[in-house]
Amino acid sequence: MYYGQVVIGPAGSGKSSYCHLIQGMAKTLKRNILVVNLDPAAEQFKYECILDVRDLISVDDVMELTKLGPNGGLVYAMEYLIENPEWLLEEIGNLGEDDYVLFDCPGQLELYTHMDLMRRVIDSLKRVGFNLCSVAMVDSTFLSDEPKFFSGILMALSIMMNLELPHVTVLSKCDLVEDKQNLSKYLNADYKQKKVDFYDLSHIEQLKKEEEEAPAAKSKFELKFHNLSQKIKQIVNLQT
Ligand SMILES: Nc1nc2c(ncn2[C@@H]2O[C@H](COP(=O)(O)OP(=O)(O)OP(=O)(O)O)[C@@H](O)[C@H]2O)c(=O)[nH]1
Ligand SMILES: [Mg+2]
Repeated sequence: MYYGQVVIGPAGSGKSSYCHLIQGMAKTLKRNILVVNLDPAAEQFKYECILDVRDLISVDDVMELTKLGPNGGLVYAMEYLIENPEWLLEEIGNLGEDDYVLFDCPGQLELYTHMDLMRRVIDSLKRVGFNLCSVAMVDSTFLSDEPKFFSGILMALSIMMNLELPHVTVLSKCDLVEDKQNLSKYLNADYKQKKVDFYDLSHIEQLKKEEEEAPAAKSKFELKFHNLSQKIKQIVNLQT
């Protein structure tokens, strides 16, 4: 049995930096953490890589040969990887049982949310004995912009449902958040209760009251919109 993480998240969310930092931290602790680059469009990363999918196929080569664009090229490259699993699995088969592996994945979310390509890569890793969890990076500067934060969290939820792996959402780039007070609200959340008190929607009750007292005084859209936000908040907080 091998253990590892599939590191996923939107383009630029900090996946490769996370892999680099975790590998460095492990070295300090005298542990061996290996990193595999699974992004055929990767341009640069700082970690030491034991396996690089670009040695099998790169998006640049695909684009040149097939005249596909960058997104089509990435889908083509991932399909090629799935059709040639021995490349990945033979190398992986040489790992020591104590080795822990981070898989640095592409940032195009359609690979996780609309297509089953990453799911199929993960399934082949599971077949050779990998016990994996998903680590979804969400840029923490999203916290200061609630609609963006909702979209980031829903993206993580969608990845979690699609990959069906034990899942951790990591807030990246915390150093860039100006309002540290706001950040601590999320970091100190009551996770036992599975509740993070984000996006205060208590004013919905007030809106509803105003609507009851004077129908049509408030825009119906405003009320509906806040009700929708409330429901999304319940889903994210796993409230029933
Ligand atoms: N300030 C700050 N910058 C960060 C942090 N993590 C990543 N970055 C920067 O964000 C940019 C993108 O980081 P990457 O690690 O390449 O992100 P990625 O998710 O691998 O990006 P793609 O591979 O293109 O999808 C780089 O310029 C990093 O230096 C962080 O914690 N703080
Ligand atoms: Mg990267």
